[in-house]
Amino acid sequence: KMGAFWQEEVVYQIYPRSFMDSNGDGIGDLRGIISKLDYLKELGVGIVWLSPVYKSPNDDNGYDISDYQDIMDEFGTMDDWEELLHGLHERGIRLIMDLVVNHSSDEHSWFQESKKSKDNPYRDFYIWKPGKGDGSEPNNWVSFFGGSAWQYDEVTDEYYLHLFSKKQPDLNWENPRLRRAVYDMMTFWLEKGIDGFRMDVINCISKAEGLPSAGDDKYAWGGEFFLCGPRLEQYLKEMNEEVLSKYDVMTVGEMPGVTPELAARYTDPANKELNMVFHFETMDIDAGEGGKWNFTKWKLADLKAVTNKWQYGLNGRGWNSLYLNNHDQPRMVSRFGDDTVYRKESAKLLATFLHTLQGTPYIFQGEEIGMTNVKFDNIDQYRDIETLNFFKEAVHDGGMPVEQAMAAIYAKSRDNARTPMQWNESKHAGFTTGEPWIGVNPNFKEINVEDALRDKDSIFHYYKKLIQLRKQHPIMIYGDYDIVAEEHEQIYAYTRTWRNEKWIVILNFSDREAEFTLPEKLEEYRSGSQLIISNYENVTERPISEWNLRPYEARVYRLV
Ligand code: TEU
Ligand code: CA
Repeated sequence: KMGAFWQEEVVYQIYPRSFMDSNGDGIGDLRGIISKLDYLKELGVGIVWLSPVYKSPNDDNGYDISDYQDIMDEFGTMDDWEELLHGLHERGIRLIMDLVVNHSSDEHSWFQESKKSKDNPYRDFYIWKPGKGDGSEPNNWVSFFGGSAWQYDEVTDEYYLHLFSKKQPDLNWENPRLRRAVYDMMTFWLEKGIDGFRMDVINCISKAEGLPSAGDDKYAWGGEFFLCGPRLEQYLKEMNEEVLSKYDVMTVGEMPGVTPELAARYTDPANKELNMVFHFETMDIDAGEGGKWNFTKWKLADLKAVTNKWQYGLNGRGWNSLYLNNHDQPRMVSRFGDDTVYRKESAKLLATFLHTLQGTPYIFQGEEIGMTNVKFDNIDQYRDIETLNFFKEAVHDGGMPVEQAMAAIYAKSRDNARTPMQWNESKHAGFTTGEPWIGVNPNFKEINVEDALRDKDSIFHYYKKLIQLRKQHPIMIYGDYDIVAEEHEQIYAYTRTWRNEKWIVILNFSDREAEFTLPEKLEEYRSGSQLIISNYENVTERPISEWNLRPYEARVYRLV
C-alpha cells in the first residue's frame, strides 16, 4: 500500500431510488441494494457512494432532507441501513454517504421553526432578507433550477434564499450554531462506522458579504458571489478540525465552477480540507451559450485541453476524481461515445480513459454494462425537477417548440441517468415487480446485468479487468500523466510514468480507422511493447512504431 485507500480503490455510485426495489412499490430501496452486494463484490469496487437515503419529501429525490438522522420511508429503516453497512464491510467494501448541507428541505424542523418568526432561535439557520422597496427579491440571482433564487414568505414578510428548488432553503453557514449542528450530525454517521462523505455543492456554502446582485438585469446567474466563496476554506478547515480529522475517512467535495488552482488548494493534504473534488469542466465541453440545454457537439481537442489542465494541475499537489457521468449527467456512452453501432467498443474505450488517468475513478450504476440515454415519448414520463422546470420555462413561458425542448431533454436530462438499473430481460428489467417510479429504458432486453455476466466479452468484464489491473499496477494510480501527439484529430494518447516504468494509452475517439505513429520523444521505445489491455480481440504485439486503430479502439502498452 502506497497511499490512502481512497487513492487505490474504485468508487461505485448507487442512486438508491433506481437501483433495486425489494418490496414491489416501484421504488428502489436499501434491502434491494443488500440483495446485490455480491454483484458489487464481483465487479471489484472498493467503495460505495450512496446518494441520499435520509428522510425527504423527494422534491429533488432525496437532495432535500427533512431529517438528517433518519432513513427515508420509501427506502426502509435504520436497521436496514445498518445491515447494508455491515454487508458492505464484511465484503471489504467501504461506504461513503452523501452530505447535503448547503441546504435542507423546507420540511426540516429547523426551517419549520425558522419561518415562524423573525426572533425564532432557528431564524438564522437560514438566509432571510426583506425584499427591495419595489416588491422585487433581495437580489437578482437565479436558481440552478430556473427562476428566482428567492421565495417570499408572507408570515414574516421576508424572502429566503434557495439556490436550488424553493423546497431547498439554503442553510446559513455564517451561523456557528448551524455549523455545530452539521458537525454533530456528521459525527452521528461517522460513529456508526461510515468511511466518509461525498459533499453536495459544498463550495456554495459561503456567500459573498451582502449578497450583491449580479449586474443590472432583473435576473442573472450569481455564481461569482456563491461559488468558492470567501469563507469556504475557513469552514472546510473547521469541519476537518472538528470532525473529519478524528476518523480514517475520505471526502470528495462536489464543486460546480471550481478550477484546478482552487482544487489544488482544497485537496492539498497540508491544508487539511478535502481529499478530492468533483469539477464540472469536462461536463461543460458540450454546453453552448447559456448553459447545458443549448448543447453543442463536444470536440476531442477540448477534452484533451480540460484533461491536461486537471492532470498537470493536480499532479503532486492534490488528487483528481475521475468521472464522465453520475445521477445528474446524461449517460457517458451516449454523450462521449457511440450508443448505436460501437456501443460496446466505445463504452470500453471511455472506461479505459477514466481508469488510466491519474486519480480515483468513479463508476455510476449501469455505466459498467453500457446503459444508454433514454427517449421518452413525452414530458409526462419525466420526473426530474430540473427537467420539468426547463420544459415549463422553455415551452410554456418561452414558446420554444416542443420538439426542440425534447431534443435538449434527450441530450441532457438528469433522468437519462435515473431510469432503473437493468438487471435482466424480465418485466421492468427485474428492477421491480410493481410499477417503476420512472420508466425502464426499452433497450433493457439487449442491455442488462444477466447478459453482461454471461458474456465474457461484455463491458462488465472489461471494467472488472481494469479494476483488477489497478490492484496489480501502482503505475495506474500514481504514474505521472503526459499527453503525446496532442494535435491528432482522432486519437487521444498519453503516457503514465512511475519510477522506471512507462505505459502508453492510445484511444481512437472516432468511428473511423486512425493511424498512430509513436512520437519522436518516445523513439527509444520503438523496439518493444507489452500489451496490457485492449478493447478489441486479436491485437498483435507488433513492435511499437505505427498502427491502424479500428473505430473506438483502445490499447494500453507497457513501453519496454
Ligand atoms: O448537484 C449540484 C449541481 O450543480 C447539479 O444540480 C448540476 O448543476 C445540474 O444538475 C446539472 O444538470 C447536486 C446534486 O448532485 C444534485 O442531484 C442536486 O439536485 C443538487 O446538488 C441540489 O442538492
Ligand atoms: Ca421499494
